[in-house]
Amino acid sequence: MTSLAVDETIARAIEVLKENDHGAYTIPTKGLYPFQWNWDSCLTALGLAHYDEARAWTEIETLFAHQWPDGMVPHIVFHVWSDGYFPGPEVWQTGRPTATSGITQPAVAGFAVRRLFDRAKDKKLASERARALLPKIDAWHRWFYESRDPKGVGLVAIIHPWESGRDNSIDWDDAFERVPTEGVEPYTRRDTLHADPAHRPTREQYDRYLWLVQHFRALGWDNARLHDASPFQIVDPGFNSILIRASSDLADLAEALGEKEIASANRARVEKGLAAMEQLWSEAHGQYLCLDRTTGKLVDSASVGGILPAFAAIPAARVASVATTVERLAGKARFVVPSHDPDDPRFDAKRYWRGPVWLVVNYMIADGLAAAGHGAVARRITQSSLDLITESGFAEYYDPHTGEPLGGGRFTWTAAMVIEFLK
Ligand code: 9YW
Repeated sequence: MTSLAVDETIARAIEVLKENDHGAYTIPTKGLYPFQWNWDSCLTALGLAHYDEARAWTEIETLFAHQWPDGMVPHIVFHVWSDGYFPGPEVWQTGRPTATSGITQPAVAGFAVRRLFDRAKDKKLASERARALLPKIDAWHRWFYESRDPKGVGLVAIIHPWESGRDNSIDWDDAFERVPTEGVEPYTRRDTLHADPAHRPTREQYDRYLWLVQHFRALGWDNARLHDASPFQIVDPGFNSILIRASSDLADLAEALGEKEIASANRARVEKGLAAMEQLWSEAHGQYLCLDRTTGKLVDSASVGGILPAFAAIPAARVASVATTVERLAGKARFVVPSHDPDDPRFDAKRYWRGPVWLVVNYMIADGLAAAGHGAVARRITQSSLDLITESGFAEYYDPHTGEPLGGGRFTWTAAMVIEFLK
């Protein structure tokens, strides 16, 4: 891109962020997602910081203002009423002062806050705001290992596909067979009004998503009980490596701010987590796989969740294999990184997390690969991401073969990642 094109693209991305800005938080996109989503906000803050550092800190602070007393940070905060999205607060019934969902999302906050802090032009502002967020993020990390790793193996399980952020990934198909659908209350989906139903999860998947919500609701959203009571317990390598990276970043930040206890608690989580990640490695696939905790077996599904661990400090040999896998995928799809291996017969180029490319995932993988010395592969991912927005605009996700824009349009975190790629 010429420097003029770069400036124009950044200006267009900032327009998207401003359009979706509700003052103290940003919605993912108008229509489809009218509330605050957890990992969207944390990654969006990185884009916001390029033109308004104080506003970037506020984005994350607003999310953490709705942290639960047990430490969990919910995946959605329903700040204002809207009937545009299902399931809304009347389904979740979590009883929070401001309505929230009852499950969580990938723990990118620790990573985002450290990055905001390191890059801050206003160091005084950054120290104050980071210092206040530090114990809250630490409490969230503690919550993860206490509630979602009850046996202390060093890896946490998700208990609902929505927690992974990769809602309808092929990774969950087998485990989902064990989630019943009997007794699901009648409902009307809203997502299919805003996006093509062929590009969204199926009705059957929605039934199971809702069965789990109703099941957890009947247990009073008591996190001391939910993990063991869930028929769906998956150890997702992507989810865990984001938590490990965030723990490492939080430890660095805590050290910089003289918070020794937070630093050492998070270092210990990183060390144990990285050692345990080895159980998820698949030599045959050249990437990590999910572990189904209820059966004790690895899930034979080569999704981008097993490539995302490049974002954490995995061993050099592992990251080299993951880089080779990305190169192999680049030989099969015009745009990388597809959310599933196109060689798998279950791959679907247009259906949400079963094939399409997502720029947030690209950003994290490229960041990790570049840090580990795989600059050429990282640049390939960045170039694909920029080609996609040049051809197809700031979409929610893209067909890896054609580049067709899919899902919601004018998407906040896509725009934020573009600013990150270009700055
Ligand atoms: C839903 C907001 C969210 C993301 C998730 C993505 C999707 C919401 O949108 O989930 O209702 O399915 O899968 O990662 O946070 O952008």
